[in-house]
Amino acid sequence: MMRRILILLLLSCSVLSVGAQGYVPTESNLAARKEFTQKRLGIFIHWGLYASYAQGEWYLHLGELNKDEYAKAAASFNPVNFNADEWVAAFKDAGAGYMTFTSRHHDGFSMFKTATSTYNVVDGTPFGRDIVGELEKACKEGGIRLHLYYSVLDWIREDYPIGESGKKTGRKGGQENYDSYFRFMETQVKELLTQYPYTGGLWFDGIWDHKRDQIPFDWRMPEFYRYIHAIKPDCLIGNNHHITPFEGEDFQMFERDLPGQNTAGYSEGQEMSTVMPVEMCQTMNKSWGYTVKDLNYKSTADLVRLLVKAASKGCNLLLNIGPQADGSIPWQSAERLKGIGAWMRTHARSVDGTGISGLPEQGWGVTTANAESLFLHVIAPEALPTNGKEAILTMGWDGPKVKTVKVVSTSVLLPCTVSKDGFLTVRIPQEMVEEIDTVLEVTR
Ligand code: H79
Repeated sequence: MMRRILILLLLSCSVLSVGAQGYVPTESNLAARKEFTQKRLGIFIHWGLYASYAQGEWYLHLGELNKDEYAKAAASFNPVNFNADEWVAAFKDAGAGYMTFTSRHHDGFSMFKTATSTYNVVDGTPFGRDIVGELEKACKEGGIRLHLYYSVLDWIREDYPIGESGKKTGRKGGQENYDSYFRFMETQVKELLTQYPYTGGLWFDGIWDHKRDQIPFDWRMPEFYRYIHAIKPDCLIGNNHHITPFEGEDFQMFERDLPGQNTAGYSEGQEMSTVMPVEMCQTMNKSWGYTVKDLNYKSTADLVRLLVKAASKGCNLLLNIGPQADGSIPWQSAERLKGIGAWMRTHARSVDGTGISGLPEQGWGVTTANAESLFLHVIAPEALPTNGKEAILTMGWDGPKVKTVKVVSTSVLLPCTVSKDGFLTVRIPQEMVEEIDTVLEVTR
């Protein structure tokens, strides 16, 4: 354990020292960061050649497949039901402000037109259409921002220095050359940012592939980030390395956990940033890429509550969907998007454009706040005492005088009192307690 911490420390020190001149985000970058926090919901899409196998995006590694056999799926990749406009419409309807799409995952297949190899959706499949290009156009027209996921780890290239995963894909070996691989990544991200200029951010993943190396691996990320920001200064860079943000990054991310938690084991020692936007990603079921046997979906109510909890911590929720090989969204995910959208239509302003209220988490739920209002989210009504007719919400209160308390979904005003010893009490008629989240707006 100590050795692992030491390696992580060394890694972050070496990474920081390379960028010693200090990254100063431009005004346009700061504006993009601000925009990024105004909508709390993003939709993560894991879709690539792996959808053909319906076994998740790690199938090449987990199935111990040979890369050339796996690649044969490209010859029949023909997602006739893919429609970028329909996806964007569904995400907007759910209340999302952006989507993050896997331009290239660890399996090395590019979902965009690239000059680096024909192993891409345009040149290597009968489909022949530029998926990232179509999504960028649809996002731009629909007014939702596009972020692109990009794996820095690669399971098929000979020049990628093999780490902990993808060891059995049938590479010849002996040709590892990070310099060459790094230049390849530079070429691809340049393609992404110039071919699809509406791209607002890059979401990197895979650094942990070298996390247990005896000698810390130098990913040269500060150099990579400088290269990206030189092309597009307002590109928001985030990296799923599971440790404290590096120099040159613009937002911080947490995988499968709220900031401050570590139930999934990816956030050990990662403090939440107080200076940059924060995002957490989570799956609707258990898988990222479409997995035929995974029907273990979270309920719509739980997904909305997760969004609300994230917002209460000043954090975005990047909620994942794994589309099927034919390009359609699994009906279970589509149904949840609709449910979230129905809730967002009446409650979006209690999460979007809000931040940390400063009040502690309560037994009954959480709070969010914007400049005008405080929102009480009752997501665990069973924790409220009741007199049979009303659920009685009480919380410590040393804030300003309360003007009104209103149920957000119906605009019904509720009576409330603030006691001399500093407790706010709101009586919620039992029939007004909502299943997902009873949101009360407090004006002060
Ligand atoms: O894209 C999705 C996943 O494919 C990818 N990130 C999300 C967003 C991901 N998969 N696993 N992880 C991230 C976490 C890393 C798992 C590891 Fe390991 C387990 C790293 C170290 C132990 C695999 C096994 C790599 C080394 C050993």
